[in-house]
Amino acid sequence: MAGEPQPDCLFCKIVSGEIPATIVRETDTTVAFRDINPQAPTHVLVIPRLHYADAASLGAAEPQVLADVLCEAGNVAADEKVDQTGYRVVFNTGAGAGQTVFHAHAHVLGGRGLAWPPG
Ligand code: D5M
Repeated sequence: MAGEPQPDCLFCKIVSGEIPATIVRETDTTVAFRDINPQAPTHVLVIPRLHYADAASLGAAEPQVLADVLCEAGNVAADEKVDQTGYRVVFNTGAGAGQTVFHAHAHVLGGRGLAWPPG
């Protein structure tokens, strides 16, 4: 069924606790944890507990949960004190855009200058 945990999904395993992660925030609908390969001093991933492959499919099925993910991205930025200096929220969508884990996730990046356009 849509949204249910997938046995081969890395981020579903982080949600269930089967794989450890450095969790910084949790809500009923989301988990936020530090990226294992940080690209900035602050690099946190915010994921829905529900399994959807990307942000668009999450938003189509569960718009409130996508809103929760975005709200938590802002809360992470405030916790990390990058909200004053500026930060970026990114949903890589599709392999061509660099998505490697097909469980929707927002990258929250900050703590250094962030160039535009991104690579
Ligand atoms: O982003 C997927 C991100 O997931 C990438 O930046 C590495 C991160 N990652 C992969 N495995 C882990 C674990 N185990 N803990 C924390 N972070 C992890 P994408 O946009 O799909 O390329």
